[in-house]
Amino acid sequence: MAGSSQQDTEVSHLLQLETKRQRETINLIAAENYASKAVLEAQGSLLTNKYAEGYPQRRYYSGCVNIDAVESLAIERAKKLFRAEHANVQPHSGTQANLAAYFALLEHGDTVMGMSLSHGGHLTHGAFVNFSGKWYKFVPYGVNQETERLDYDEIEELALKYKPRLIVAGASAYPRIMDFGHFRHIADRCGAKLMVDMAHIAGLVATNLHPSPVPHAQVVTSSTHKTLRGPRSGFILCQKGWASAIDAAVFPGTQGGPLMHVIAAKAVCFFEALQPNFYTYQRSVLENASVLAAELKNLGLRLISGGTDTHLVLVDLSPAGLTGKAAEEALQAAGILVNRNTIPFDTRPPQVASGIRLGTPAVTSCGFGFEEIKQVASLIVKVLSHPDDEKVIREVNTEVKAICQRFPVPGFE
Ligand code: DSN
Repeated sequence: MAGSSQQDTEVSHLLQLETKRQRETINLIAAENYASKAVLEAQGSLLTNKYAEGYPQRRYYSGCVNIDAVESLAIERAKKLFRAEHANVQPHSGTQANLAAYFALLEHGDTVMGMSLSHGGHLTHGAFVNFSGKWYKFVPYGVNQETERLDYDEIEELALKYKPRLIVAGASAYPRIMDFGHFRHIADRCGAKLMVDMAHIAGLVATNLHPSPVPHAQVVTSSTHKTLRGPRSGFILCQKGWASAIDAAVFPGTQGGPLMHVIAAKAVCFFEALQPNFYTYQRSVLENASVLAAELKNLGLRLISGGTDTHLVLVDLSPAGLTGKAAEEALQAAGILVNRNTIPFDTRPPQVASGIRLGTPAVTSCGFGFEEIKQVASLIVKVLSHPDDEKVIREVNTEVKAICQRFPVPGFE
């Protein structure tokens, strides 16, 4: 490149190491996925060079003719995919999407209800360390201790008692279908608005494999890189009446210049999600998760709520005498990636946690079927039964590498 006499070998070396790491590990982190080559190319494109504050045909910079077309395409595809009245594709992430949605829907200090982080909610649903917990009065709701599922009667009771201005539904570690119609009924009863953060299940919603929140919620937020398999980013859908408030809350409310290269990658992601084979992929994600849950259960592990309806499984490791941290570390040493996760009514702090969360979106993108999922389940249980045994860890790692060789990571092969 003109003007650069030297190449940055340090970053390129780290990228090579990361490529190797992704190639040689089995990724069961429920929030991760492998973006396609087309998504990666759009995200790595020269659109990163362009400033485009504003919205299509209403920019604060010249030279936006192609940028406008890209953003309009992303908006139209998002609306079509989710059958939504309005879409804003500028949020840089799911958290930015939630920040903007609250900015549009709430006043500082308002009362809001959201699922407790320790029961499966998200940081931005009122955790006290997050802006959401500091700027708004969040009343947390959770799951029933016995069923480990959302207790809609209890949520309704809380809503009638606290009269929140907004109810937030959605979760990061809840393995069951959410009844958004029921949430809307509760919101209507207490005069609240409903916002759904569908980040984890967006791919399932896009393919009708999870009921859509769009007909029920005034505002729906999401990230794009989980089940939806797009670039690392976010977007907001809303009813027409909220369109200008949401757009103003994103820009200039909470963001400056949009990341146009990422918006192009979102347009590609929405295009891919509109294709028939995306449904087949999402169905396999669900089937693989169901097989993973059944196998882990057969092999003696306790699953929160007894199983899964979605892409993820939450395992309670307390009966096995392990912490989530110890399990995550032992599995990582063997080349299997999961994350420690608190379980409902956990007595341990999140840094240690009593559970692990596992998901099938990434391995399904690699082409794993039932046979591989069963093999991985037995490797997991082998490691968890001998977390400190280096020989076992080495043996499992050899098997993990052999599976990875057969199922290369899409996107960069
Ligand atoms: N950090 C993500 C997850 O792991 O679910 C949520 O944003």
